[in-house]
Amino acid sequence: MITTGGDPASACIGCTGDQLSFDITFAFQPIVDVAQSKIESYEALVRGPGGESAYEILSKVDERSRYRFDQTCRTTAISLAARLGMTTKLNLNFMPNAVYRPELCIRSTVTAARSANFPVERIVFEFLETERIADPHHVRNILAEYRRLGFATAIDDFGAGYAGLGLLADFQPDLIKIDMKLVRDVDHNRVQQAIVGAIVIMCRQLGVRVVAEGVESFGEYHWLRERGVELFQGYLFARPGFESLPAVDFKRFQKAPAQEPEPTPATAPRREAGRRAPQPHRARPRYPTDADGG
Ligand SMILES: [Ca+2]
Repeated sequence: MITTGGDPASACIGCTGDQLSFDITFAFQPIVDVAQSKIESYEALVRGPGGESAYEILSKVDERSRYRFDQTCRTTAISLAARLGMTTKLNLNFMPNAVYRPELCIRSTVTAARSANFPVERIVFEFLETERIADPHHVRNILAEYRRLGFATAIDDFGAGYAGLGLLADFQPDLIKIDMKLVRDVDHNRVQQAIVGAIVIMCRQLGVRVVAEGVESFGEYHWLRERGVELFQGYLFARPGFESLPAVDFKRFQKAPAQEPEPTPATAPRREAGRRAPQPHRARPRYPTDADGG
């Protein structure tokens, strides 16, 4: 476990309060790129030192400690990721309301990345859309500042919360993570299919990559894959690993070589923003382990 705390000299004014009164550590869950059969990133998920859940930890955070908590999460996750030898990207969740002034609040993150020798270009900030935002311009400013500094940005739990389309109209992140409530049983629900399908098309036109999160069944996976989704996260691929980097068995998600169709939106090189991708192959792609179920 890594002890909590940060470098007071690099903290912004919102972080000048007490140290956290509890310790935190992280579990890591892969985000996979099935088109390239590789792990694109690991999302850092906060845990207690004894494996306590994110809910348990977050329930200890109050208005007074949220700045310090947010900063400590970033620095601790980066240090642990570096110690585990992570060579992929690292996704960090951040609380927009816990950022006081973006240019100052980011400093300890940059310092932590430098001291851990973890390139900032490999850090993705997931902005939690479910948090009600007092000032949407504040969020846009944060995202713009993070991008200027070389970080990638993502809208988390898209479709579940408050900001959604309004934020997207203002700022186009690198990634959108479709909320698991929209993903769950999408292969059986026509309403979800209409919504998710529209999100995928919209993001393609905006040049924003889509991550389907909370994928738990091959039915959900196939439906999304056939719409051109390449990035996935969920128990179907790997559960979060406590202070570890879980591997993914990509053979379960590869098409049988004999069935390999012409390039589809899912397998073709990334499309350019604003250009409609070619229509998917009509035949349902076959994967060797369809029978595995969820
Ligand atoms: Ca997240």
